[in-house]
Amino acid sequence: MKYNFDEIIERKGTNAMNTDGFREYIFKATKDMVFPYKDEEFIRMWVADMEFAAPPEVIQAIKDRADQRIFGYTKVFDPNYYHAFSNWTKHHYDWTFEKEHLVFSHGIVPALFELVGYICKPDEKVLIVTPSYAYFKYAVDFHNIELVTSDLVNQDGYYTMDFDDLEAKAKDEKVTLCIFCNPHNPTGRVWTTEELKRFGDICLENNLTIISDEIHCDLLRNEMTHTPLAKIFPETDRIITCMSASKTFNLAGLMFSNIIIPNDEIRAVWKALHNDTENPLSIAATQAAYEHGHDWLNQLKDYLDDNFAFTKQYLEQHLPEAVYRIPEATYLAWVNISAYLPNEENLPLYFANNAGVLLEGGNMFVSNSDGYIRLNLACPRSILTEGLKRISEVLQNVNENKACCELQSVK
Ligand code: LCS
Repeated sequence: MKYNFDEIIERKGTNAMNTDGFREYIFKATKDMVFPYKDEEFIRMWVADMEFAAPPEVIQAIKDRADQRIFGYTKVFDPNYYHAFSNWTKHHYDWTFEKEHLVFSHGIVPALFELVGYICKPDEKVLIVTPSYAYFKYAVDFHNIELVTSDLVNQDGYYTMDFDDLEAKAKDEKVTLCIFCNPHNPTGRVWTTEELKRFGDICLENNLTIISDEIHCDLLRNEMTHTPLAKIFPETDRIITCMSASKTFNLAGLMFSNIIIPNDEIRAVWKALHNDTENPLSIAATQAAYEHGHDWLNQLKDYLDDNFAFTKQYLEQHLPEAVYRIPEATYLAWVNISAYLPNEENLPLYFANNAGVLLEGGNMFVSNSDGYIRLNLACPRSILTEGLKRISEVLQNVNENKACCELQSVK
């Protein structure tokens, strides 16, 4: 079956964050905030969900479950869920895990909030690398725990970990947990096995627990492969792996994720304190995605690869001073535009006001991200083209105005 990723689907009226939540999320504003564009005129390239329909096989599974008509309290009892998910991890990453280690959460973000509280004592600290998905910080802040950051090293848009710095920070006895993003949002790095080994060795030798957030692990460019961090360290029980079908199949609103906790003590605390009932539609959808989603995902990845190649070509032609590499993973382009706009500019506000594009700016990724914009490329090519056109035109104008001012001051 050929799936259609060119279709434009109206999301207005569906309570979508993407269409209706941007004032609050990006601008911390109320619905009264006004822009020179009507809401429906914006090109939306911000929150990390997709403009594509979920696989029809998944939608059918939701309908089939709905046809059973009773939606009472539900948990995952059927072993077929474990089989579907562990077959998926075996097939895609040549890795599996014990059934008893698998627990569920209404999203990976809620799991992070809980796990930080279960793992850390009040005077302990949590390590992350930056730039970072901001909820890693929020989960730590929520517990009034100190956050320690290690900046990634950026060479022409290619990010690597600063292992000496990480090691120095991990050696602090108060640092007991690291929240790690594999593959990495927002830089799109797929860490190599050598990088994962070195990173894991540093953390484990210094007695840190690691939460490896692998939510983006299915959304890799075609030539890349994902390695779960836990696969490299089969002998430890200190790595918690978070995975879900939500990014992969555009099911974030169903709020169902897999949390693999091999450590008996942490899992016992989780089981004692976690509200462990689930949404029956979400279980049905997720199981169907793992059982029947392979072809859809392959076609999605081809479409995304083309969107990234198209973006590269477009930016090279129209914004040659932007620093952009096709990311190894995610559907998010991370573009340095500091050659065009001063770092102090509020970039999301600038593009919303001047280009009619909703995007996320470096200011939203904790630190070490000045001058960057993040563009969500999981949209039909026609929307992407319009978004890139608007962004390029507005930045070209900035440059022309700059050149014009310089010329006038010379005169
Ligand atoms: N972890 C990472 C690394 C993410 O990028 C996201 C979503 C989540 C967790 C959310 O997990 P959930 O609670 O939905 O299971 N990332 C988003 C982003 O970068 N912008 O919008 C959402």
